[in-house]
Amino acid sequence: MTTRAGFVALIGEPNAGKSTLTNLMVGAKVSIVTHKVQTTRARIRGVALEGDAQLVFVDTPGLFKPRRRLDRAMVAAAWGGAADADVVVLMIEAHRGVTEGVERILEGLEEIGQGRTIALAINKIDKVEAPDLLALTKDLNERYAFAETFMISAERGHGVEALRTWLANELPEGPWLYPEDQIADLPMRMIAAEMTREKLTLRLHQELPYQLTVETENWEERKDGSAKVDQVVYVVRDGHKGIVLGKRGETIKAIGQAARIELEEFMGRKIHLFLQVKVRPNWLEESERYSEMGLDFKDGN
Ligand SMILES: Nc1nc2c(ncn2[C@@H]2O[C@H](COP(=O)(O)OP(=O)(O)OP(=O)(O)O)[C@@H](O)[C@H]2O)c(=O)[nH]1
Ligand SMILES: [Mg+2]
Repeated sequence: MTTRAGFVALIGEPNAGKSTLTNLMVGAKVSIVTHKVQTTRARIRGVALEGDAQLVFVDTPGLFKPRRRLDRAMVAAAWGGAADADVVVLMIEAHRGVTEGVERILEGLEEIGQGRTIALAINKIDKVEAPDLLALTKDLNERYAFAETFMISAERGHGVEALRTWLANELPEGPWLYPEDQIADLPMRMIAAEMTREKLTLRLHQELPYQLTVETENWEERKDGSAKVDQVVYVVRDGHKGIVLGKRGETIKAIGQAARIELEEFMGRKIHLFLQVKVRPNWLEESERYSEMGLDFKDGN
């Protein structure tokens, strides 16, 4: 029996649905999803099986015009993910079409696409009519020579089987890269921190989600099978701390509860989650924060 295995990088503008598709392919939530842009900050690998093939999906941060150091490190991580992959899937939002951001990505593909298979996945087809979709497909294929085009809805699962089957056949022959039962390769403390960051992002508004980070400081296994998890939320200002805590600590309590429930579901056991909010005005310029996120500090310059 010949097996196949390789890396499939999902790239695209923020909000394109990369993390949604990763989770769908893996069959478990390995990457956080929100309706807001720039949710994913680092490369998240999720493993899926298709026949004799092991597909390692690499979810990447959205590609956009970076302003801050963190933005630059995120964009570098996304392009790096594409450069390391066997196959790259560019995800486009059907209803937004060829934006300026998409044009910039297509330019970037000229370089990364050398000697590498690049496919196009037009996502969120549930939001458009068929004729518009065909026009968009034609337009994009005139701009770049994609190996194949897929029309999908990552949220509803439409068209995803065809994409998975095609990807499996594109991967090189070789032994599997991860044990059969492994679905992600992020350490548990990072997955847990991401879950909390997702709940923070969903509940907080405007710039705040972009100016905080979450780290798991301590993970203690208990004799009764549960675990005690201590996390820190770093914010840049006193005012932010007040907002995150909320009146009588109600906001942080609700966030902690939502994160704990998800973590317990993922782990299949009881978790005691403790959140602490700390003001750290300079965290966006600290290399340690980047390594905790799985980002390269120097990429952010
Ligand atoms: N209608 C519709 N919404 C979708 C679809 N796929 C994803 N979404 C939604 O689009 C939003 C963004 O999804 P994500 O998976 O977080 O997007 P992303 O590309 O990972 O975004 P970043 O991490 O910010 O780069 C979420 O609200 C998803 O529920 C789809 O097929 N149809
Ligand atoms: Mg994402």
